[in-house]
Amino acid sequence: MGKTEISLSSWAFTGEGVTESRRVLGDLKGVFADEAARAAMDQDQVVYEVQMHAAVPEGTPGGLFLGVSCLRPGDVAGEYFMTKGHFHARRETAEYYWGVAGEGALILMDENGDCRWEKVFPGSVHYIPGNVAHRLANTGTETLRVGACWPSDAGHDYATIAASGFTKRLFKGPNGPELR
Ligand code: S6P
Ligand code: ZN
Repeated sequence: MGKTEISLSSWAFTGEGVTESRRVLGDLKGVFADEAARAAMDQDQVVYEVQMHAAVPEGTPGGLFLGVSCLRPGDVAGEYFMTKGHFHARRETAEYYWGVAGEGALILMDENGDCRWEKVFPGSVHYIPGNVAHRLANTGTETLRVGACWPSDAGHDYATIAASGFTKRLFKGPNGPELR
């Protein structure tokens, strides 16, 4: 593996083994409570980008991946811009997140459907245990940047969330974010 570097201020990756993916509003059909409002917005608007460094192929037992999620500010009818969210395909695998820039929320849901959220800010550290679905929301006015480290054999189960969602959603309230 050749040279890979991260910016210590933004956690942007450069160099070998770095891949990038992007989700626009058009990729997020059915993700927000108000689907008609989402469908009426600019479908090419970027909601989030993920950069990751993969030193081993996806699925390799015992390896690790390192990434950064960059989530733009915005909302769909008062529901903050957020990631799709997922359980890991290997449910028992955990993950670390840490806040790099911006203000946000890490929304967590266990397999009983119990939801809670943790405030994400520069320097915040979040341990996501196994068997817990996770998604990020941007509750601020600038891009939320969050570092992540997870097992290379964790995989992603998006289907469970696509089918039944999270039991609660994070909306802009008069006094800040409200989980409803
Ligand atoms: C991977 C890790 C993150 C997310 C990213 C995008 O296990 O949790 O890198 O992939 O925040 O979210 P999502 O739900 O679209 O994969
Ligand atoms: Zn994950």
